[in-house]
Amino acid sequence: MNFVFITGTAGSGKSTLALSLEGRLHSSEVDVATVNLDPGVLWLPYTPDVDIRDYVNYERMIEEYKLGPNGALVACVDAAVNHVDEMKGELEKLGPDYVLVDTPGQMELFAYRDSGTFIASALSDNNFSVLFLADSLFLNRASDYVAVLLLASSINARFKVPQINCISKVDLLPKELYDRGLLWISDPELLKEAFLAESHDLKTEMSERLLDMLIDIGALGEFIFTSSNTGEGLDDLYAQMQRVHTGGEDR
Ligand SMILES: Nc1nc2c(ncn2[C@@H]2O[C@H](COP(=O)(O)OP(=O)(O)OP(=O)(O)O)[C@@H](O)[C@H]2O)c(=O)[nH]1
Ligand SMILES: [Mg+2]
Repeated sequence: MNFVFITGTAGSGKSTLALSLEGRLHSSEVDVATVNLDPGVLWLPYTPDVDIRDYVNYERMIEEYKLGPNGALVACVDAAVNHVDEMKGELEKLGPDYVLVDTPGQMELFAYRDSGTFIASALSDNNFSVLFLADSLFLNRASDYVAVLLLASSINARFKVPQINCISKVDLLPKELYDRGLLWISDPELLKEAFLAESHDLKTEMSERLLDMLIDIGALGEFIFTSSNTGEGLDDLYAQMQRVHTGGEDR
């Protein structure tokens, strides 16, 4: 079982991508299971095969421990650590080729807490990659996109596993921003130029240096343009998943 943990900015389309990617894998006759790790979600676009809500109760966490909404989410994910073996058992019964894991909207909950990394390692026996999804809104300004690159790098530093970066909802991008975004991705110097043109003061200097460093070490990598609405980019995304997990074609 190859695990892909879908992380990303709040509302970027992680859960919707779990559905559209599941469909894309099915169309290649690849067995796929989905896991919901968001304890607080009320509605999901897909039907999860394994659901953290079967093991921890968000509402009860709030009532019993008098926690706020985020504190209760944290407590739920911490408590879920004790149920990893049961979730793993459910998945082993299904035995899919790929497991798509949808993570909570509050990215820090999963990505920056030890319980998140523990769940990822234990559930997958350390056979997992991270899919980082950022909303196409972040292509409106160079400084927004630079912030996304720093965020993607911080996720990479946290998990230290192969990472596939994607921009979501590209169907919403006007052509001009779409084309400019592709240029920024293929030529980081153009991105830097645009970033510095927005403003150039002491505050931008730190980001500029970080950006230079990322360019120098070749850490910017690729961002795949995707849309769950039109299916754009899902072939590329699946190809990357195969490269990461099987070194080529699945079958
Ligand atoms: N136009 C467009 N809308 C999308 C796309 N993907 C998701 N959306 C919409 O974006 C909104 C958020 O989608 P979700 O899949 O719930 O996003 P999420 O990242 O799981 O959200 P949280 O878990 O709350 O962080 C919904 O209204 C989706 O219908 C897309 O490719 N194109
Ligand atoms: Mg979601």
